Amino acid sequence: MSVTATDTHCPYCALQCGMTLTPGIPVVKLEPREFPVNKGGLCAKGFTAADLLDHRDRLLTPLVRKTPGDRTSPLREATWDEALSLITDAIVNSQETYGRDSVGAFGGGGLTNEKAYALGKFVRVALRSASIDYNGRFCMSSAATAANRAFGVDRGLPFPLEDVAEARTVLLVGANPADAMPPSMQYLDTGRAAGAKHIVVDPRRTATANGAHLHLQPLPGTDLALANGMLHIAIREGFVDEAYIAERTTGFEAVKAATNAYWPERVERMTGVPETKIRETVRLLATNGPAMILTARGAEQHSNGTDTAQAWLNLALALGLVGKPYSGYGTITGQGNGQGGREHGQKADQLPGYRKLDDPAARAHVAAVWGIEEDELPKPGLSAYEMLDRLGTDGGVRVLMVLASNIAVSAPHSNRILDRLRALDFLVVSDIFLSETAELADVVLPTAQWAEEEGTMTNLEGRVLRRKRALPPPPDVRTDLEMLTELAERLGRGKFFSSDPRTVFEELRRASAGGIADYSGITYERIENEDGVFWPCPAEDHPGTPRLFADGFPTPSGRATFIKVDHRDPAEMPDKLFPYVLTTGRNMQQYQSGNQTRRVKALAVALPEPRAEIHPDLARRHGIADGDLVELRSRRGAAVLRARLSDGIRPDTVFAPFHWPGANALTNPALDPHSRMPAFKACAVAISSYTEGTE
Ligand SMILES: Nc1nc2c(c(=O)[nH]1)N[C@H]1C(S)=C(S)[C@@H](COP(=O)(O)OP(=O)(O)OC[C@H]3O[C@@H](n4cnc5c(=O)[nH]c(N)nc54)[C@H](O)[C@@H]3O)O[C@H]1N2
Ligand SMILES: Nc1nc2c(c(=O)[nH]1)N[C@H]1C(S)=C(S)[C@@H](COP(=O)(O)OP(=O)(O)OC[C@H]3O[C@@H](n4cnc5c(=O)[nH]c(N)nc54)[C@H](O)[C@@H]3O)O[C@H]1N2
Ligand code: SF4
Ligand SMILES: [Mo]
Repeated sequence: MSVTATDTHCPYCALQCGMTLTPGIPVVKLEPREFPVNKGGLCAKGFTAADLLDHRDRLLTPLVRKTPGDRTSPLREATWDEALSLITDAIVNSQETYGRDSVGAFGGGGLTNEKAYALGKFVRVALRSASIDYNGRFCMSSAATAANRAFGVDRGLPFPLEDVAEARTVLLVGANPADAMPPSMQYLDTGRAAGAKHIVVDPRRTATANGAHLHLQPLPGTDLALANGMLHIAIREGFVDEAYIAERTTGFEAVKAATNAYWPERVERMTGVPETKIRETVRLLATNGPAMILTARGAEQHSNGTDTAQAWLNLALALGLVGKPYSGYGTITGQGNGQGGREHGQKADQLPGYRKLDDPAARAHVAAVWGIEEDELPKPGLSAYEMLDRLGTDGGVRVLMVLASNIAVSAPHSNRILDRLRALDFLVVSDIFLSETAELADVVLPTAQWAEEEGTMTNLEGRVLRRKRALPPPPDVRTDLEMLTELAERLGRGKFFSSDPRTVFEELRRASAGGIADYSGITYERIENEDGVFWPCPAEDHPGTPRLFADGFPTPSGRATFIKVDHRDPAEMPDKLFPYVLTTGRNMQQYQSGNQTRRVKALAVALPEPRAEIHPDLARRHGIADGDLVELRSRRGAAVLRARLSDGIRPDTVFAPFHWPGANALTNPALDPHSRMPAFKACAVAISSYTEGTE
């Protein structure tokens, strides 16, 4: 085995920390690397990522059912030829009987740009189906929708992370980077050391909130009222930037009128946040600049998540923050390629370059790059939960391919999702390990891991970077690009596909040219030489765009748009039967559905099981002590977790991580009307102490 050190990036979150891998015997050595984002830092997940390369649970051959068609029969090893033949037959049969859209795919924001692009193209060109969406719908889609409405573009952070260190005031709404992206805290810490004021809005006193100047602790799902309340105060106190509003925006008058109803006492009643803290936050944002407002999933994963993100964005615009140095609004994207994954066409309504599938000009452009007729392109399909909710039904998807998502654990209302997955005629899952979703599949395909293939990722800043291959995959393991190309071949559409990442990237560059997310000037060499290139980058001699909006917004008028938004209660409110609010999210040591990190020994030791965070007052009322098992029940299901008592959480709220099966048995799939985001962050639950062996 070669012993060359390879500079690459972490397999997990959107920070995409730089690391160096040196293959060796018996183990691959993983070291942090000086990269502009992490500057030598890594979190516990990144440090231990190489443990999974030769993990004993690794899928090393395709698996099929012993009795074909019977998913209760055990999985057995199979050749690629056998597995791909089964898949091809299932696709062809289903499309002949039920139509093209009966075969679909579910993708992930962990896929490289090349793979996300190839998957979107595979569904439209090889399957000619409308049925594709991905897990990013469950992630930052609300903030993305809000940013598109206001700015005409959705790039999570419109500035490099290093700008955060220069801001004098930072408002973090529903974001817990101390746990979700630990190396990013160096920028917040630098700011804090220089006297910057940080305000954290979170129903829990998180590690991020601990070091902040102020912690606002709203009832989950009330952020919109809080943001409108802040704008109300900003208007009354004369803090809004009239000149900026006049020059650079439209629509302020309607928003201004709508905020009349959000007087401070009312907002305090709605949110539970004291008026004094609301006023102090507004004063800091308006007078202690430069200031920025950053949202993450706590604000966004609600049935009104888009309007909530919009409300924070309205506030940033009214204070004149957007497009000025070290200030503005941004959303903290989550998955490794959460940003690139939403730009290249694995979304139901989207074509590469962040183009719209229902836009005739976009269709014509992409069809020409792909070498097909425009009318061969399908129409937009259903969003993630809507597609999953109809699996196996008349008119729904009957043959599903899942790449890079563990929906059996991570989708909302998981009991329903499990039912629907079981109702499929045929399920194919490509993964590294036998996930809870793969356990239900007819065919499981083993795929290469991050360090075993080439590709590009776009991090939370919009910086396109290279994940380089440090070692080859195990002998019978293929990359997703190889798998998709081979399947396309068997479907008679092979000539449209390539399994070579560089070739795919070159095509992606052409397909994205002229689009909002324009990668046409980005090359593998530039990425390497420049420590990543920020899109849009429309030409090879274009420097890329680290900072957006300095001169204007990519809207037809060149101005940003205010949008009037009103508070709505969460789709499900506490009542007599289910008296508390459940919110869900992350722990530092585990990643997402846990299919990777639950297998890393050091992480499993650090955090072996899920803990429900409960306030001591609430625990006492139900006779629960720290470490006891508790049962949480919602209208949709139940979960048993061990209690962690904490006076840092509101007494009316329970927090549960979703890194294990359980939390999503409870969550509410009520969808945001604009982004189709489910209400992961607020549903109604009952709680009781649980004794093992009882029902
Ligand atoms: N360790 C770890 N890191 C990760 C991940 C992981 O799984 N594990 N996943 C990555 C991904 S994909 C993502 S999307 C990011 C997510 O990163 P974050 O959004 O920072 O993480 P979450 O824990 O989902 O939610 C953040 C906070 O929102 C709070 N919250 C809950 N409800 C509300 C509410 O109604 N209003 C407000 N204001 N706050 C609320 C929660 O208490 C929580 O502390 O993390 C990325 N990094
Ligand atoms: N209750 C609740 N639920 C949530 C959330 C929440 O806050 N609360 N957050 C939501 C959010 S923000 C997100 S992003 C989702 C994430 O949830 P999932 O979409 O389930 O994310 P992962 O667990 O990362 O699943 C990725 C899977 O792909 C595999 N994999 C990794 N790399 C590759 C690859 O290159 N190819 C293939 N084929 N497979 C690969 C991994 O082993 C893993 O099984 O969960 C959502 N669900
Ligand atoms: S912060 Fe994210 S990218 Fe960095 S090491 Fe941890 S998981 Fe990996
Ligand atoms: Mo996410």
